[in-house]
Amino acid sequence: FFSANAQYKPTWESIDSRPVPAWFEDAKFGIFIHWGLFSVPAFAPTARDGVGVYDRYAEWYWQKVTDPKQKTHPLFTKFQDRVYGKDFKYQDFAEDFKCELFNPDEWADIMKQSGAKYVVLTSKHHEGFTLWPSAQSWNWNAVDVGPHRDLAGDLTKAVKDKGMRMGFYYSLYEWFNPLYKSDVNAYVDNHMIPQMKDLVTRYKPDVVWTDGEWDYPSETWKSTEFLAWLYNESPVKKDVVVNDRWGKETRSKHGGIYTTEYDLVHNDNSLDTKFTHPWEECRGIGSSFGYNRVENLEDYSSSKQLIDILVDKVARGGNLLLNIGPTADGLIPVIMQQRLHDIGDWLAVNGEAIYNTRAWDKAPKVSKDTRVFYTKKGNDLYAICTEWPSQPVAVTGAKKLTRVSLLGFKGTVTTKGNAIVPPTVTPATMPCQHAWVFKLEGAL
Ligand code: FUL
Repeated sequence: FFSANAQYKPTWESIDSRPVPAWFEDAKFGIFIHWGLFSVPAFAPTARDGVGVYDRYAEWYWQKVTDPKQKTHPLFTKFQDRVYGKDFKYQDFAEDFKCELFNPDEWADIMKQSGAKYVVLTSKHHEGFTLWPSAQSWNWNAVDVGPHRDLAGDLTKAVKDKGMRMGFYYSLYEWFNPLYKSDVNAYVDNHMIPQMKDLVTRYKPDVVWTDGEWDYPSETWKSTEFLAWLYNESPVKKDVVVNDRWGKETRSKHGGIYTTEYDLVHNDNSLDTKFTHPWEECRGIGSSFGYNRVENLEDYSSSKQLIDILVDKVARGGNLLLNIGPTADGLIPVIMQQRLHDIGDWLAVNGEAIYNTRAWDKAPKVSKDTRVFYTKKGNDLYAICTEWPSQPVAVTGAKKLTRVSLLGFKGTVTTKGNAIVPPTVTPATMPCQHAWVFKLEGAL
């Protein structure tokens, strides 16, 4: 029942008319966390096996090991049979999902130091196992089995205590839920919608990041009804941000922010497209979301690559939701910690050019060869150089350059016409390691 004077009606026209809360576009950088029973086997093929992007996702383990139609099925089965034996069931992984070293405050410290402003945790991935004590997921949640702990609740508290925003990933579909397979409408009414409302009222998340929507149109999922409730009545109606994964027809069309994934999914995510709608790229530090023990160093992006990705997305008006895959014992792999640490060090010097900025509409088109990216805030423009410029950097489309500085550098920066002359730096005066930001005050 929807009252006639409710602000939002359960139609896409009405739902889409709600502006994305500004905090999201100001935040720019968030941490995605994929954690669940798939973190126990923590296995998927990698680039070395010559498989594509989606085939490297370790969180798909159960589906890949079960479905003979999957291209990588033989690789998963071979691993499963060798390591766990033929009689082993996926459900048996629950026992080994102990999270015995999980320290939510330490996780929150690591994420806070990285400069991330928000966190999005898998409350339930496609396997259907919930990280909170969901009544609908009886005996298939982290309190009833496995760690016997409200992982979602404990992390939410730690993240919010550190002043970051907290959100949840939630998969609409569940691969092997008998109710989903036999009667999707009953599943939606008696399982999915109650779970989502429970999650929202219990933990008051700032982000509801749905996924697994592709089997059915949004009508089947009752997405607009849920969103009308979320926007009109829920405790987070003011600040909550949602994405575009609400039904097979909704990506890049309906909901809140548009999503890309390893630069895929978003139909228009060609490098030269200027996005006019708030959007967010998600990807792992390696090539999987769930932890994959088989990944080597070459599967991981370097800190420089990750900083360049952040700069590229922000300069094109997007956010970066960078994923970490914790282990079944509850730790963030050290290599991932190291990458987050470097990003945090970089943002500590250069965050001014990232947070609260917007894309500059007069920036030259971004291409694969772009080494100077632009963001703006008020009348100020930021030129972010992903390589140290060996030549003056010509800025076209701005006012005459007057006050120019290099973030984190104490010396002066001169100009020649409308070009920035890179100052002479020494190892001791170099402000940071990876990308350098010239602030052009009053250039707009
Ligand atoms: C995809 C899922 O299927 C992946 O496992 C992952 O969660 C990614 C963020 O979204 O569509």
